[in-house]
Amino acid sequence: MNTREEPDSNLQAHFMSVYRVLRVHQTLKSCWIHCFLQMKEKSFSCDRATMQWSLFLLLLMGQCVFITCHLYEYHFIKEQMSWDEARAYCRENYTDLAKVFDLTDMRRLQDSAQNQTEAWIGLYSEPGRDNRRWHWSLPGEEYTENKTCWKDGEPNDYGGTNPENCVMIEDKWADYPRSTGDKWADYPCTHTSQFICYDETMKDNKTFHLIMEKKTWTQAQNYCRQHHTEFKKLLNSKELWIGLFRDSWRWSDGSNFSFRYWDMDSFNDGVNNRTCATTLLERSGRWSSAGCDQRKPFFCYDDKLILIRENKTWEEALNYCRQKHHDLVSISNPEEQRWVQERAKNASTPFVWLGLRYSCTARLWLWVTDYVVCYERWASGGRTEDCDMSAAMTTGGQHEWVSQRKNETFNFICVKH
Ligand SMILES: [Ca+2]
Repeated sequence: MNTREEPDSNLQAHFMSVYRVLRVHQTLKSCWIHCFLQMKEKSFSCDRATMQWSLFLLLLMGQCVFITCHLYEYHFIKEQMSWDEARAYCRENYTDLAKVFDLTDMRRLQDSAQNQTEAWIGLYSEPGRDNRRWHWSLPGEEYTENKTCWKDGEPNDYGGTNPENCVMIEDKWADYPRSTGDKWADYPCTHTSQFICYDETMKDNKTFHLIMEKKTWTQAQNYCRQHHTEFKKLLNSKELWIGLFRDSWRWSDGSNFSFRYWDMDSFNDGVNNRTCATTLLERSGRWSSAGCDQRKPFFCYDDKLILIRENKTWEEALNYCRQKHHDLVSISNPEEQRWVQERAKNASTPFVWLGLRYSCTARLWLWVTDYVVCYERWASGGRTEDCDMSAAMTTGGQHEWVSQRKNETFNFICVKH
């Protein structure tokens, strides 16, 4: 094996000292993926010296850990403004009005609030049936149109005044022998039905759960977010909600995030020009809508990622990020992967460099933050372990990682200070 000098030669001694521990753990592949140590994020600072020392200690303790440096931050602004004024303020001082990817984000947003009030977020509606878009309820799962999934004649929005914005599958045996298979049909979301939950943690490979209780689509969504349930096969069920819905709401920065957290007691979509979204902090942060001219406090977000649309080799990209910003981006969990892939979509090259390289010395993939890889998202067959390899994310498709020769030139993503 080629043992040429690593760029971070000062780290060699450090890694050689924990080398034996690393090799033991390399054999425990599942450990590297699943062993996030649950610890308070605020108990560690994110400077390199602290992180190196923490890594060293935790490896000796047999733990694989990341100390999270958030890739975005929320800021609560107490001053009361209309939604448009608030957006202008956020764009001037931060990145944009706050967007929310999932429940974890929602908790962070609430934690950044300074009082229990109603505040603007970056979600607004462009009313009109033609402006609706389909979304999967599961954060990060993108909907792509495939006519063959729909039952013949669906989606037909048959409800007249009551739009059909939620989707069921109809069991293949329900109208036997005129079977249409497990195909989709749109229904009014107020209809009640049994439903299927998807368990993203995939414990025991029980990924899909059939829930026999009948609920409206929104009640079903709440249930799935709160419960872990047992897996049952799809038998004798005539119709089932799935996590597909459409609405005319969108995020002010153009993101396609599908997360919705409506307070169904107060939210009534499309009523009285209430086309801007608020979070009701006194009601667990649930969302409602209000007239955009009302004056309210608001949340901005500050993106710590910046996509550099210049083509550079991996080393050049690393130097650029360290000189002009903070570092080349690292990814330690699925949330960060999704945040980075949102940025990668706007690249002008088929790949963007990540801060991940293969170290010949340690015979490991190492992040530029000196971490080993705990969370990984390699494309099948996309990883070649060789001395001149670094990792890049594909900017289309599933945004998986592939190894690329370091002298290739791609766009890249830096983390700001
Ligand atoms: Ca229909």
